[in-house]
Amino acid sequence: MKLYWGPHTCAIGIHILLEEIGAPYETEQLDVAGGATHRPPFSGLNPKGKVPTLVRDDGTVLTEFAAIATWLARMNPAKALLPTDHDLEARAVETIAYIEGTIHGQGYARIFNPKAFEPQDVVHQTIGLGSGSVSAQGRKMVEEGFAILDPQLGHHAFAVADTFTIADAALFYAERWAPQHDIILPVNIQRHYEMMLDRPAIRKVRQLWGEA
Ligand SMILES: N[C@@H](CCC(=O)N[C@@H](CS)C(=O)NCC(=O)O)C(=O)O
Repeated sequence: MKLYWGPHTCAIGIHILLEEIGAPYETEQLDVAGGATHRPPFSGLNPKGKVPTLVRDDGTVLTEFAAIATWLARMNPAKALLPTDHDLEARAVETIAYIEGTIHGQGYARIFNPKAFEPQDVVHQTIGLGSGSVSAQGRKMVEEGFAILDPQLGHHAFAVADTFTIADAALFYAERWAPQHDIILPVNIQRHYEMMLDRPAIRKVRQLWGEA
């Protein structure tokens, strides 16, 4: 297996899962900020131009955090990274979908790349967004997203259960961006973030990524 990743990206969540599993894997670092994911040879591998991207041992390519995480969990059932209980499994999928789609895809995306969201015409520039810039709007979305997830972290130590699951890997990648943008995490999410920072697999990956 080979994971394609880039500094500061959500691919860290998949790298953490690979470490939690403990099976052999390779990685390749890309200059994501410099646009390497949109150029050959990577663009031939994943035309979406995104990391995480996983090339499996049979040569097939898997994209999208949720799909890669689910596949890794199902291929390594002994690691219990995705609950077999149907309700808890649904909660894990629900949490990952919200992190990927709303907190990351809507909120952080506006902070990271406001130009992609800037209205193009005068009408929208004057009345479309109300007060505040696109990045301020993104920040509000991220804060609201964490506030919505916070209560579930009050019910158990990890994101959806009393053990680490793929939802924790997703939550960690989103939490990790917060201090970089002066976003204050709500109390239960902050506790979770600190707990994640102490986890051996996460310590190791952060060292490999030059973050610790
Ligand atoms: N929906 C994708 C989103 C992945 C994504 O947005 N990756 C970012 C890094 S966090 C990326 O590769 N961006 C490069 C670009 O858009 O140029 C997933 O869940 O895997």
